[in-house]
Amino acid sequence: MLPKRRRARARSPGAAAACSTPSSVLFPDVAIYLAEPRMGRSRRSFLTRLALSKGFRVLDVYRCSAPEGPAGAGVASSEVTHVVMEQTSAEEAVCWQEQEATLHPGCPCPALLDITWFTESMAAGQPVPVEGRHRLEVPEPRKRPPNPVAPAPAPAAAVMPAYACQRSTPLMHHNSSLSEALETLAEAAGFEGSEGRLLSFRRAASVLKALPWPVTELSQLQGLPHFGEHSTSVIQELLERGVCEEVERVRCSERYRTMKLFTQIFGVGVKTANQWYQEGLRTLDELQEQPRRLTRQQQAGLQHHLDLCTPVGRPDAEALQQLVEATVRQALPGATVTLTGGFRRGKPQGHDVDFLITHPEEGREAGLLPSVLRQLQSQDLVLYHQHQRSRLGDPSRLAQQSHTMDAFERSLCILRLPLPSKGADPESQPAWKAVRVDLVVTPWSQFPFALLGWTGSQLFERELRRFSRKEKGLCLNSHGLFDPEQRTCFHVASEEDIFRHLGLTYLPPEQRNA
Ligand code: DCP
Ligand code: MG
Repeated sequence: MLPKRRRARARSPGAAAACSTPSSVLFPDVAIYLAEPRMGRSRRSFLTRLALSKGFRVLDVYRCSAPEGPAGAGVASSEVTHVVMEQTSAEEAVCWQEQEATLHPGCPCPALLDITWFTESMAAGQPVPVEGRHRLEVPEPRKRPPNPVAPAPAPAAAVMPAYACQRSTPLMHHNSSLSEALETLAEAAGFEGSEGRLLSFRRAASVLKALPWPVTELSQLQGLPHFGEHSTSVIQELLERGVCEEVERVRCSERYRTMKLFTQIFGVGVKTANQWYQEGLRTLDELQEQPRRLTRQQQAGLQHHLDLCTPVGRPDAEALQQLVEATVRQALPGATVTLTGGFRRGKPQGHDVDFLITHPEEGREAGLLPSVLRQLQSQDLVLYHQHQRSRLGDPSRLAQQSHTMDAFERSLCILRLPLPSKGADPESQPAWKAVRVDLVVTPWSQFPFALLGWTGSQLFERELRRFSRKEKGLCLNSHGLFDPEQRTCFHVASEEDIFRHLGLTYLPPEQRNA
């Protein structure tokens, strides 16, 4: 017999219908439950909205409705017909179902399905028949007996995929201090030109960001990809002592601090920073004293350094979007401006603001950027800009290029962002601030690739390209996806299409914070 409160709740029609219903239900016999463990809340709500838009019912809770008739006399029933899980092994799925079964005894168990059933159904616009390959099933002899007192399974290690593009990485995660330590070592390795070590530390840091639980014991790292001896020993020291001597030494070192200071200047990469360091330069003042050795871009970077090394907030990015959008639309009606980079991944701050500009009629975008810049200049909003002409040519040749920099027309700018006056004494506040803005123009047909390539994170992009090359034999960049064997390019209409061609589960931008 259920306790009184639960009985009342279970019997109320509202409880039985704890469900998101589309405006018109097209498939009344199907009720999906999206199980959250690996999915994450934002991914789950995205998938829910997608299913609703296609006429599917999605239940918000997975539990039985009350038995019919006198309490306990009837058969308990669950309305859920399809439980969908993502990045979950069959073992884990069965474990989850066993736990649910102890909470709701007597409930029939609906099919446990991998996300592939869901995505195929959404693509088909109707529920596709459930096939063996969709089912999360453990072969009989390996099935565990239900045992509610058994220790919880070792979390996630066994199911953490090796490539960052195969797993969700939210912005907020459970292991910030550990991942930041590894990222410091990655950055320091990058300053020494040690690309291999940079990648090793960055990949290990990224695995920590994807874990749905905090690491508190070293044994929890067992089986996780990309944890070599060095990264493991750093984590061990952090867990045991709270600090890692190597990380602290790096953070305090003159080399790291100077390289960080110099590479933060707009237009300065590791090579230049290193050259200056070797020449004995250590401060911005020392650089300013030798202006002849700086490029025009670096001079502008130094001139506005204080503003440029202050993070740009989301309100500033949105104000800039309005400004750029108005200018672009005036120059070419119908053109679109998309905020991309870190802000598209949900970051509240960034070091710059990245925009992609395109027009649905391919070819109309040509010549747009110079006229947008003229417009902005006439409003005295351009503090610096460097125009790079498009190097677009044969799309299949572009798609084969493996280096990171794309060939789109772009303008790397420092814009003057007017600030709203606040408080009683407007005199004491600056009227504007300098912000780094990238304006990139793409032809419409390449837009989904450009959007995917410019959304980042940088490691996510690297991993996506590596996955395409190593696992699929395909060449991916911001222009296209190319099959070198067939010598063909894939035509796509959206980022989702690209994930599908690569056989990857779609990850929304906010889960690409690898
Ligand atoms: N990008 C890339 N490889 C690079 C540089 C950039 O793939 N070497 C892609 C991924 C980035 C995006 O372009 O996320 C934008 O570049 P940013 O340097 O502006 O990176 P973010 O916008 O992610 O960071 P921030 O928030 O600091 O601006
Ligand atoms: Mg950016």
